[in-house]
Amino acid sequence: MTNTTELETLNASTLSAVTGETAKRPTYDRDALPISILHVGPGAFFRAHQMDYYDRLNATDPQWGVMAVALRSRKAPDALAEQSGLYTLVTLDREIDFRVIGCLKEVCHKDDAQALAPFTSAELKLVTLTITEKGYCLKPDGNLDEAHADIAADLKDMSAPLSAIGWLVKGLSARKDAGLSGLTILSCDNLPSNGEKLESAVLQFAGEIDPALRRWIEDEVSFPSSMVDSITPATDDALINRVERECGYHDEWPIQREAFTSWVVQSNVKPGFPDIARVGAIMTDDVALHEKAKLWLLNGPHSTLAYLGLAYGCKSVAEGMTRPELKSFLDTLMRHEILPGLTTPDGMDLNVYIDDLLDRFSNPAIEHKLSQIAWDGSKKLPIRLLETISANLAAGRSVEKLSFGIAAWMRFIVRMTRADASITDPMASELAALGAKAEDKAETDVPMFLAVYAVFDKELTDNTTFTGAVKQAYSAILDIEKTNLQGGFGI
Ligand code: CS2
Repeated sequence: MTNTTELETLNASTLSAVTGETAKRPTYDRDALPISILHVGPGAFFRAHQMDYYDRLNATDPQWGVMAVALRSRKAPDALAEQSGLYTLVTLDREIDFRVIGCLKEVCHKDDAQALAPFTSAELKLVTLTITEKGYCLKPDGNLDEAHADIAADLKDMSAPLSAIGWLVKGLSARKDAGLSGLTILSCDNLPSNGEKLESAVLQFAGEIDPALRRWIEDEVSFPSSMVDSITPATDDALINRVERECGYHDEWPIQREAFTSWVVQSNVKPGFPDIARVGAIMTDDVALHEKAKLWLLNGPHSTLAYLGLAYGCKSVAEGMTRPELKSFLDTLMRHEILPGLTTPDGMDLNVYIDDLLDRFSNPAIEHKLSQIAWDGSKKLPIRLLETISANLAAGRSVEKLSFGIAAWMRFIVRMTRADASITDPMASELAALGAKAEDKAETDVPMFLAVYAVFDKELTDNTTFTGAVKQAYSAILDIEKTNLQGGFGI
């Protein structure tokens, strides 16, 4: 057994030597690829999802080199720079597959000199983003929040933008000044109408600093919406060790995901957009139906299982699905409370989609931590559960099971606060303050959380059917905690 200290690290000079039979190598000449795609937010999902499509497309159409730009931490740029941008995509399902992704040519930080360079190159055809829901700096109504600290600072000083929106506008301004044509900017985040929301935010920001730039963006840049899907747990030591054991080299930042992947993109892309349909993406005009079905049927139950599963003492999605009461709860939630509010996208059968989702959630090869899915609830719940709840209330449909996701999130905040654990959420301090005041009584705790109007709109919190359902669920979850946590925090 080779010990870690002797293992070569994956990089351009060791690539041909280190990857033996186990890990597939790129079949194209990566050095010859132009940087035609710029990505903002080189997190796990981007490297597991979009990069898989680009890597497979390069096998027959080798013109898609990618540069990724980190907005916050330098951890990804530093780790991947050491590996010449190379990393291992590990697909964990009924089959296990190891593949070295070769078309990530450069990873840098937004403040690095070269970060904006692709904007002034005619080779750049596409900009994509995975910056999570909170990265768009939107208000609950979906418009740009100009009071957001990063946006306010960028509107004052564009020398080193803090926000993704400010950074994009700076890049587009340089492209316009270079006399180059427009391009496509594609959001790949779990936001309904993500393209429209991104376009609106960019135009609003640009209009504040340079109306002529705003007009150029309106004329030259396309912002299609897209739906993205592949369950991608965060990288952990177990994965790093697995790559060393099974592939025989060290990879500081491999990526793991399920076999299933889906990418549905609105057709209004600019000329030069990569032909990702050739490798399984769907180009369509009714992306909104696919987006809504995925957000409501996958992400809503995912967040519900995260918070409710933690109250049962579970740690992962797959473990939660081994609990018959949780699996049955999710099945009923999806088929009886969520499905009725959806329009079926062309070519889909939503009951089969639900069967597939429950199967995907049960994948024993994936250790998808509930505590990871529990991040950023104040941003996720409005688009994953509250929209569904409002639609059901308006249509006279039940919200009994949907309300469990809301109540379980409240209980999660209370337990995290009592455990003195750090809450990953843009509203962490406000939520922790509420968690500290909780009395473990539905009658007082629920109204206290529902008064967070950055999450719950007033019309909803005035609806006694909804507030009653959340209180009932909250009391039920108190009992679930007593039975399953034995005094532990379940976080
Ligand atoms: C998950 C999503 O962490 C989360 O919030 O619900 O990342 C989910 O795994 C993806 O949307 C699946 O496509």
